[in-house]
Amino acid sequence: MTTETKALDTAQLQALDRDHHLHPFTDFKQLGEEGARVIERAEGVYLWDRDGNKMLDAMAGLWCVNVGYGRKELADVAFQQMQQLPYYNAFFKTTHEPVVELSRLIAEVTPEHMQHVFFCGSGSEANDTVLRMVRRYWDVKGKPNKKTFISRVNAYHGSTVAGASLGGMKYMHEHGDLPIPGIVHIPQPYWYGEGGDQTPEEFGLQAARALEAKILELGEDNVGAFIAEPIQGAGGVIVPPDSYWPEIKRILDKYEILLVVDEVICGFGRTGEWFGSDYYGLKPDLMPIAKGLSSGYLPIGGVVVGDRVAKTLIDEGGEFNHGYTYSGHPVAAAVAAANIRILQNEGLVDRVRDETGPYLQQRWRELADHPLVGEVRGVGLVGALELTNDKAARTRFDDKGKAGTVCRDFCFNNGLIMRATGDTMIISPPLVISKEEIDELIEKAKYCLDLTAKALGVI
Ligand code: PXG
Repeated sequence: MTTETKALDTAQLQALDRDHHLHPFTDFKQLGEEGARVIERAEGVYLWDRDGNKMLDAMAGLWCVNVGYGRKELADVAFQQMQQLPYYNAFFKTTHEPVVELSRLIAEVTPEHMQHVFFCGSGSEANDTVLRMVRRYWDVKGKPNKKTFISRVNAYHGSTVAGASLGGMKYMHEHGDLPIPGIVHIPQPYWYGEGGDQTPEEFGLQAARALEAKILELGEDNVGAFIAEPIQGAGGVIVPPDSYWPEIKRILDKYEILLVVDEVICGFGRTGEWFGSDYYGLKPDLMPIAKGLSSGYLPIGGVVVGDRVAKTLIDEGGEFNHGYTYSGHPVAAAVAAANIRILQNEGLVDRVRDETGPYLQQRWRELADHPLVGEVRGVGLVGALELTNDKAARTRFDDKGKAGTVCRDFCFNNGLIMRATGDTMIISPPLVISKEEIDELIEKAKYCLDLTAKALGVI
């Protein structure tokens, strides 16, 4: 920011923003008319906008600020690394200490059979890497037909061409003629929205068996990998029924197909375990990571590679023709390593598992009594509320997304950042949130649900 820009008032900044800045996932014209909210600073779990309004950030930015805002030690690490070696690449048989240390730390915290990592700049780039790495693996194995990825409707795997194609968001596919060939989608395990008269357990089995049906339809010899988030995040915090993952595991054990577990949101403690794969007892071949890897302090992502793929690529693969200028960027790597050490030294993941996670889930479930709330779900420090106009019938408002938007706006205006995905309200607060701050989150959420119910004429 130039000194001149710093001196501008909020309205002037908003005008410049409108004139020059195209925002992600945004109706440019509409935002230009409304003016963007200008965020100025942050500390712990709180944000302040430029007009001095304080907000509890129950989304940890965009599911990423796991160690909370205001960590001076991360700023110091970046400052020091920038002076010593601000940039060098890892292409031409070179390396540097920060990327070595980060690779070692990642191998330490990820499941035992995962000892290697390929770096990139984001979760989307991680999934582009996944696409090329899986196909390369099968080429090297002499099975070049095993190209097809099976993913799920309403999955989120990023916004690049491969990421958005692997994702199952129809409204994203519509922009850019996606998905690209070789990617198919099966139904998601979303019982509240799609389970009909079945019990959650029956529905979970049915959703998992769609994988086997798809493998048989395509032929095992044509399928390279199944990709899934342990808990779908952007799709609305869809916690699968308990029957789902065991059945998926049973199916994957039967066929020679790689498992890609997208840990971009669940990774680094969100569920109370280091990875969603630990929470569900999964054995991934590849794990895309980003977000909590650096707690969002600098952009960095990666693909953690299990032994079966790593061994083949190392021993038999020759050169892998893939990489980014910023693969293993020294400053991002140093900050990510320091971030992982904070998670370790402060015992934040165990604290989510043993203390704050159970407390949040207990208090979050109190909201189930609210007339507007049809279902409450969550694990560790991630949660969702389904807004409904009829609790018993699980019906939704006709004007889809309106209730969610109304509720989200009330939250924003009352000092709480809670996201809406359609009519599903979602939270994913920093892992450092205290019990008192959880109480504040719940009180504010209750108050805003009341305001929403009144505004919609439900109470
Ligand atoms: N995988 C998953 C599971 C994600 O949640 C990505 C990959 C892509 O990461 P990058 O770093 O390229 O954004 C994500 C990102 C939302 C929202 O509205 C969620 C994400 C990104 C943007 C918005 O909830 N998740």
